[in-house]
Amino acid sequence: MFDFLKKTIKSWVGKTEKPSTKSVKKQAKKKETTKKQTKKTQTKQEQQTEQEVEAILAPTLETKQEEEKESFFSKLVKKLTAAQLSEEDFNDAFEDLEIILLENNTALEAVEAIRESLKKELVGLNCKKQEAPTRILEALKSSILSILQEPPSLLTAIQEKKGSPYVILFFGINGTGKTTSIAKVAHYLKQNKISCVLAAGDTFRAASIEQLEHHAKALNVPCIKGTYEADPASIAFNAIGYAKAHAIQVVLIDTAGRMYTKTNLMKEMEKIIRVSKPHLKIFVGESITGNDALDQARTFNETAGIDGSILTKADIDEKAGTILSIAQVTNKPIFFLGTGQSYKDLLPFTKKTVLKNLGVE
Ligand SMILES: Nc1nc2c(ncn2[C@@H]2O[C@H](COP(=O)(O)OP(=O)(O)O)[C@@H](O)[C@H]2O)c(=O)[nH]1
Ligand SMILES: [Mg+2]
Repeated sequence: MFDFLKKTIKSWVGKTEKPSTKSVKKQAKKKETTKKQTKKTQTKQEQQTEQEVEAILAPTLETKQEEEKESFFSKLVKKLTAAQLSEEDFNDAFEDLEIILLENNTALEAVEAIRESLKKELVGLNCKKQEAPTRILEALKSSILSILQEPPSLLTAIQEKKGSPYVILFFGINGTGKTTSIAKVAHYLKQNKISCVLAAGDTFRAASIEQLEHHAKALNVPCIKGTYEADPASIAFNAIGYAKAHAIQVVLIDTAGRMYTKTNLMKEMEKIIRVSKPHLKIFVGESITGNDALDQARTFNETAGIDGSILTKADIDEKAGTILSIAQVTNKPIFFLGTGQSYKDLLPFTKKTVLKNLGVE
């Protein structure tokens, strides 16, 4: 997760690390002695030519060094320590980070949010050379944290819910990993000694009921189903009834992968929500599809009102900008990341895990 940012930070810090003064002096001394030694063996004529050549080459060498692209980090370190950082200098330096973020699937809105937050912390700042790297990394850290919502503890919310089951509804488009994520959540709950029942609310797609039943068997949890084409709202209703009758703590409702553009499917969704009154509506999206996932999250949030997301397939691609973008656009927490195909591949997503992954904690 966020490997691109971690790598970027590492490269920044590595590049600005100056060699110790000791080694610089040592190198300079070495150069000086070799120069003296060569000079001894050179004739006056040769020395003159050498000086002329150096004079011609010098400006070219200087421009070459200037042309080497400076990073957001090194530019800022330089400016921050020279004077108060101006907005212009900040914008100039930010371009480098902006490209890195965009290249890694971060949506423009999220890039802008990071820019604004960083700008607030850094413009007008003037600090000592040794402090600059930490100040910049701290600012970056808080700008990323500012677009992420800390998810409430799911386990606590479930444990505190007494009397009736805690209902979680999952939705998203086909193939994003809803059914797999439900099985992973069931496994996670079981590990935390919380009982659950699965509701096979995808009565639309061939083999979807069997797929959920297969997981239920493997996890040894009950699964409530109907026939294909049955009303998913009634299946959700039956599953909640079953949970009440058997003192089961959580109901996990699977739904058909609906296109967020299809009005009737969205209407059906509204009915499931009305009937099951979920405590948590989870959008399941792929963390790898960039703008598509972002559009889905935005539309589902506007039409159904999501309480948070599970972003799957984080193991496939390290371009984790989609995660930042969905968090920013929905302004809702990300509860878990799916990180593989087995039940244990579900990573609780907290601000702390993000910082650990960035290596700037
Ligand atoms: N690599 C990887 N594959 C996943 C993950 N989550 C789901 N999948 C795979 O994505 C495919 C579609 O998943 P499924 O749960 O059927 O999606 P649904 O149509 O939304 O219910 C399956 O092949 C899953 O094994 C994940 O986190 N990582
Ligand atoms: Mg499914």
